[in-house]
Amino acid sequence: MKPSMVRTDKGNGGLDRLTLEHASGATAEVYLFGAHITSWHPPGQPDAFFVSRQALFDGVKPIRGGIPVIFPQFADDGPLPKHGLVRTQIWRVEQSGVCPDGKVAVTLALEDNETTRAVWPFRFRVELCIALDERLEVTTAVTNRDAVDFAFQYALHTYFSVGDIRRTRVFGLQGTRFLDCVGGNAEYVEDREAVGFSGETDRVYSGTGDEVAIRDEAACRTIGISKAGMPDVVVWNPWVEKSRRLADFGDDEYLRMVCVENGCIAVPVRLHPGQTWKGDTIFTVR
Ligand code: TA6
Repeated sequence: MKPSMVRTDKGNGGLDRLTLEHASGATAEVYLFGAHITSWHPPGQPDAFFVSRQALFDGVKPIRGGIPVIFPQFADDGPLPKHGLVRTQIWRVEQSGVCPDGKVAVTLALEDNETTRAVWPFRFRVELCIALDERLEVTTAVTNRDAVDFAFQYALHTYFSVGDIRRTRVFGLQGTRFLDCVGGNAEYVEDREAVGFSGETDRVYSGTGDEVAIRDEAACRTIGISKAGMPDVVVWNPWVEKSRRLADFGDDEYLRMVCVENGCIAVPVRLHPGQTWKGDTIFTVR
């Protein structure tokens, strides 16, 4: 058995990267650019996350795949750049190593700076703790360091790798309301136990249960998302036409990915000065 450890090197595009290796055989990779997790191999498994073969690692554009961290605005829900400010910022390593409980973990942090304050005039701190054993846990803490309240949206915009999107289903959304962003933002209630894919899909489900699962029939595996403090789930696949319009995404890659994103989207989180919000996500594969 190899010992658990964190390695530091230069990844794609020469960007700073941390690799977490757990004694179970699990590994995960995270770039300081965006605190962006780009890879997670559960023990003995192929990567559970999708990264486009056309993803840019130029330190400017967000990385297409893995887990972009979305804060303080989801999509085009407000006047800020799409999906907010932190997926293109360089985060700092606060802690890294093996925890007393045997997990291998890194904590990355980002505070407001000149660039963020130029478009969002608040003082904040976001902390992302990534802990790996047989499972992958991502814990977020957002603190208001300002003298006034602010409100924000937050999401882990996770791109999962699937064998075939046409044989992939998402469970755990039945009975929840969703905005259909492909169909002019009409609102519906999900009546299906399992959400399948046969065309472009872009939906914001609000107030879901805390257990969501992706059944990937082609790869014979189920990815579990267990969440706390993050009531909403976005399900996205660009399908044929939108894939062609995305410069950093292969035309056929929609077949091998699905985004199932958990966060606080429908009702922004409001923090008083000094307050901290926390959200937790545990990914499993079986
Ligand atoms: O979360 C779904 C979504 O908002 C889609 O509408 C889609 O455009 C996607 O995010 C990707 O956004 P990006 O800015 O990374 O190209």
